[in-house]
Amino acid sequence: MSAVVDFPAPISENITSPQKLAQLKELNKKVLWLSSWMIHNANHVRPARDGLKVGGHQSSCASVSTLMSALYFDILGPDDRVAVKPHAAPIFHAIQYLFGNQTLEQMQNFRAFGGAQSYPSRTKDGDDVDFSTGSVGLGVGVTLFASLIQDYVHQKKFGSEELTPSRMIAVMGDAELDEGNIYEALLEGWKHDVRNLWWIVDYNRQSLDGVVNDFLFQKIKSFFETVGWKVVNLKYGKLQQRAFDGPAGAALRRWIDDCPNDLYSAITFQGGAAWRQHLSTDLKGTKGLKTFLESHDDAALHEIMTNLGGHDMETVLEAFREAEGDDTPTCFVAYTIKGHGLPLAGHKDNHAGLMTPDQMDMFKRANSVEDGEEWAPFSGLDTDPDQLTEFLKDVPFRARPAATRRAPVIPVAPIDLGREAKTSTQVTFGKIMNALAKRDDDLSARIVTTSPDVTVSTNLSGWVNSRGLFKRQQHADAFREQKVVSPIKWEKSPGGQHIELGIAENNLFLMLSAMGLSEQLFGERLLPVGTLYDPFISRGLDALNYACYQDARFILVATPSGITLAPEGGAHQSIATPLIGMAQDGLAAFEPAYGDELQAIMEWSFDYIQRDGSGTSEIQWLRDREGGAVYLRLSTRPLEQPDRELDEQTRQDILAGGYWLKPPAAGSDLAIIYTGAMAPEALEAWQRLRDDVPGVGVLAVTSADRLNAGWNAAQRARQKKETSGEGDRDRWAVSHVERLLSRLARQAGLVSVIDGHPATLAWMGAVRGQRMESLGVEHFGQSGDLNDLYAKYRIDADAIVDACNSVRRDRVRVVLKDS
Ligand SMILES: Cc1ncc(C[n+]2csc(CCOP(=O)(O)OP(=O)(O)O)c2C)c(N)n1
Ligand SMILES: [Mg+2]
Repeated sequence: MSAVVDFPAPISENITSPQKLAQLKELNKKVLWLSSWMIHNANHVRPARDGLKVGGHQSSCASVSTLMSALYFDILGPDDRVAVKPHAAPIFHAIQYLFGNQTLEQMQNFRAFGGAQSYPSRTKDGDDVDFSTGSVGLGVGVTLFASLIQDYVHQKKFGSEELTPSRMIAVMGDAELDEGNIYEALLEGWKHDVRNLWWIVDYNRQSLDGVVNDFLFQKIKSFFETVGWKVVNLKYGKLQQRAFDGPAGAALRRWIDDCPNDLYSAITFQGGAAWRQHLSTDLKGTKGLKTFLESHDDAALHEIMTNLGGHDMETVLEAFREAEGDDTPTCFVAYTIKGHGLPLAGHKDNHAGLMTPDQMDMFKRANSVEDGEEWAPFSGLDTDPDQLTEFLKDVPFRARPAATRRAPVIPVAPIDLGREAKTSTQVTFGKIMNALAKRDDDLSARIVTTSPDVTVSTNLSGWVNSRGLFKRQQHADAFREQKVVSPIKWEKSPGGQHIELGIAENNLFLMLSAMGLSEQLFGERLLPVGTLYDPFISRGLDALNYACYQDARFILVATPSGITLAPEGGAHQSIATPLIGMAQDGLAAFEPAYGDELQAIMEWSFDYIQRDGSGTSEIQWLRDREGGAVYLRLSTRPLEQPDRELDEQTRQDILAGGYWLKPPAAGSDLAIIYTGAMAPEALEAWQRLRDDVPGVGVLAVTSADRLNAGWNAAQRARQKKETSGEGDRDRWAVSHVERLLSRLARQAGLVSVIDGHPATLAWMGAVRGQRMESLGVEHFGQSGDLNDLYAKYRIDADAIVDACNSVRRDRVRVVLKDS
């Protein structure tokens, strides 16, 4: 191991009593056993049905068990929140099991249907996971944003109580530091002066494929210190520190420091005799070495040489305790060995390695666990089980608020918006936010907005002008003070309701995750609205997926979108996002054309993001009872607005995904289906076709996602012929899209058009088996005006008319053939 810059914290007075230390070590021993056993049980004991390997990560667990045990059994306060590195899920479940928060059945069903999840999951695990993890780096990043949101919530003083901040903690793998999102988050945290954050690096110097660079720890130190963090190295355990006090101590320490990571790992795997051989050769002639080696047998020597800081309960507790009381963000570099205490220890291929049944047998004996006692919480321990039970009762972590804690639902009063003759959805969005900013109700108080450096260009500036930017300390707007004229106020204060972000889109989605979990994490509901340019959703897509996987609630407003962003060119024109909106679970996607549609959708969205499964659902077959996050794909293209007051039915149809803008004649042969900014082209084609096909209709699709989801759900219900409380309801399930299309003739032709990938709407032809031709953008756009681009990519009125004629010809052929 290469030399450390930092020396570990000095050996201080034992701040933990020997009895408590012994109990913590015992619990840690049990946690390691249970985690190993639950993985072994899943792979070797539980009957396999499909021939697939089940997997699990015994070595990743072993590496972090002391750190986790120290946290959960001693250090964590009731409101501290932890992101546990994905591969340590069994350690987390084992700890919760000992607390009585995890069932035996779930432990036994680890990685099986209905059992404990492979990686900690907020939504699928039953033992109160704080942050889901799995895609490395994201769980780490989200703790930083959670800490910022904790500050936000505290400073807003929503409740009457004075709140004391808790720690947001990530227990992370060292390879997670390779993920760029970590550094994007660090920089953002620095800008916002993040506090109360601990990142504990399980520095086992191994990733999945191999051993990490010898000098990584130096880089970690400089990265973190650059952005104002404290870095604490936990390199040597107490046994090592004591050995360093002996006559050969200085040489021994130098040898450890100089030993390359891969060699250290290899000798660890080989064990005591190998340590002896290397030390005898390399330190030959060192005074006191002979005595040191002779006074320890192989097992004792191995124990000392592998007694790294991260495996030594006392060292870990000291380091954590010493960091308490200071809210400076702190990175602990805890030296560990992957597979510590297991026969897999140190082997470079141990990431997915599992103990064999023989090895497990030996491990069981070493843990004094009797056959049949594998799951017993305290079997084989030296401490009296009653004492441990008593100990566990008093652990501070136990006092955490119930996972089911809910905050009151914020009512959504209608948004007051004047009518415009011509406007775009992006402008309307700004106006809606402006109208909300002027209100003095709970809804506008709970809204929090954020944007990655596109606040102004996504039309949030009106809102920000009224509500201000959030910063923990008051910060005047220098331009305003200097009387430089600008329509945009940029004053920052604890009362502000917009959190400014740098350009990194990953940060936007992690921020939305944290904002959208505020209710569960901090007991205070926020209504987050985040804006970005639609094409850059792809930049942060994994983080968006991560936010949805955690069931974080927010409204994502993506604008501008598509080739309608004409002069801006192909690099900014999104194509695939409508499909992302459809395919992303937990995200209801809308793409309205008109201002009144957007208004209805936003009113609905503020309510939808608050739902939790307990209310009633007004629309069948969708997840409207459970709620979710919302994605609005908007446009800068000004459109003539329909002169109308939305009636209740149309409003409901807009929310269900579509309505007839121009109703077809009953049994009509042809319909044009459009989404969003393509409304004028659809209407122009409709005008042109009306003479030929008098009954032609125009179907406005406001949400291909919800139309499609409703159709799938209704089909499933019919397939399963479930009987519900309402008798045969499911047997006769009819989705909204089926109802809409039933106005047309069975053999009608459909033509769809969207400024996005045509597959977004193409499935509609399958709903009733109608002929369909779908227009949309499949290839990268380029600069141009709308006329040129719509013509080039064939989404203009000419293309729609061509497609209508083509589908009609085809339809006639089919009719003739059938007859
Ligand atoms: C984004 C992402 N890429 C790849 C993986 C696959 N993967 C799982 S663990 C791992 C290496 C983890 O190493 P480290 O973080 O050091 O964990 P530990 O050594 O503690 O197991 C990789 C590449 C993943 N889970 N997430
Ligand atoms: Mg590692």
